Amino acid sequence: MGAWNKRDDMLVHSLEPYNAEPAPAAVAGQPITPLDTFYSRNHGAIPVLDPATWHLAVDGLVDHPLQLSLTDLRNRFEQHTVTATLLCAGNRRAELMAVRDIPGQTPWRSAAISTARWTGARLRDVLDAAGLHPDARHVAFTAADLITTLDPPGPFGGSIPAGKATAGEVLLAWQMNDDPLPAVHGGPVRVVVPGYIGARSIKWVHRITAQQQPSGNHFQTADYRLLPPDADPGTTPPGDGLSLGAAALNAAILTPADGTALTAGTHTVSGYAIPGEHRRIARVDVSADAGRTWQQAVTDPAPGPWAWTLWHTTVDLPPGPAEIAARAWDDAATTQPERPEPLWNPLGYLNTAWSRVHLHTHPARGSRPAGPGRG
Ligand SMILES: Nc1nc2c(c(=O)[nH]1)N[C@H]1C(S)=C(S)[C@@H](COP(=O)(O)O)O[C@H]1N2
Ligand SMILES: [Mo]
Repeated sequence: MGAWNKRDDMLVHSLEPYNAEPAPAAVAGQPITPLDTFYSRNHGAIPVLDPATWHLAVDGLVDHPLQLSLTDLRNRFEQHTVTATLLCAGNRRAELMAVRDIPGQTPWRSAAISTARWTGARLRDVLDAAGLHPDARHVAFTAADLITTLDPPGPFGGSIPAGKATAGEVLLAWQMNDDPLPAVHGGPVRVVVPGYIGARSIKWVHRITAQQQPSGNHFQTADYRLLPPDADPGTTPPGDGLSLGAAALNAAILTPADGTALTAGTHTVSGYAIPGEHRRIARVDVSADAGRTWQQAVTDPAPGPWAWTLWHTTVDLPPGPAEIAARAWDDAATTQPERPEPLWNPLGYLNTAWSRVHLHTHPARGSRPAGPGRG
C-alpha cells in the first residue's frame, strides 16, 4: 500500500504535494475506478478535517446566507448519486513536454483521469435553499487547503457559471464509491462538477459564494488557462488566455503500455474516450499502422451520462516496430487532432491529440522465420 492508501504501482509524480496517477493497466477495463487506484492531484498539503466540526458557508448574492454542518447537509437535502469521470486539464501533458519543455508542471501521462460514483447533495438544492439571486452569474468555491507556493499563501478555489451550478449534475459530495469521501479526494465534502476539468471540482470546500464575477482565486484567474503559444506564463497578467471549464473530446490507449515488447500476433488494445460537455462518444478508431488504416473499436456503454466510454479491439501485429494510434469521434462528428505540436500551450493543458503507443514485436518462439525455407 502506497501513500494515502493508494496502490504500490501508482506513478507518484510528487509526494508533497501528493500527485499520482495509476498505472495504465490498473485503470483499464474498469468502468468505476477503485479508491486505491483513482488519480490524485493536489496543489498543497492535504488537510485532514474533522467531519464533526466541518461547516459550509453559503453567502454572496443569496437571500438567506446559510451555515451548514455535515449533518445539516445530509438531513436537509435529498441525496443523489452521479457516476462521473474526473480528469485533470493537465492529463497527457508529458506528450506536450516532448514537443517543447513546460517548466514547473507535472508531466502527467494518460491516466490523470478516473471515474467514481459520487454521492451527496445537489448544489442546485443548496442554492435554492439559500435563495440564489437571479442576477448571480457565477458560483465560487473556497477550500480549506493552504497553497504555500502562492504569494501570499492562500487556499485553492475557483468558480463555475451559475447556469452550470444549478444544472442538477453538480454535487456537494461526501461519498465516493459508497465509502466516506477520503481526505486525499477532498473529504469530508467536495464539489463534483461533471463535464468540467477536474480543477473546478474543489476539494475540502467550506465556502460557496454567489457573485457577478468569476472567482478571483489564483487558480481561476492565472492558472488553468489556455495561453497562446507565445505567452510567457511568468509575466502574463491574470485574466489573460482562455479560462478552462468544459472538458474536451479526448481518448487514450491504456493497454498495451508504451514501449512494451510483445510477441508478434493478435493483441488486445484498450483505453478510454471522453466526450466534451453535453456530447456523446460516437465511435473510437484504432490504427495498427500509425494512422494509415483504421478499424473500429468495440465501445462499452458508458457507466453514466457524465462518464467515460471504455473501448477495446484486437490488432494483428507482424514482427518489428509498431505504432498503435487511437482517436475518438463525438456525436457532432468532431474528432481529435492528429498531432500534439499545434496544441502546445505554455501551461500544458488539454492535450487531445491522437493517442499513440510504440511497441516492438518479436517473432513467436519456435515460429519459422519468414522468407525462403532453410534446408
Ligand atoms: N482544494 C483543492 N481542490 C482541488 C485541487 C486542489 O489542489 N485543492 N486540485 C484540483 C485538480 S487540479 C484536480 S484535477 C482535482 C483532482 O481530484 P482528485 O485528487 O480527487 O483526483 O481536484 C481539484 N480540486
Ligand atoms: Mo487538475
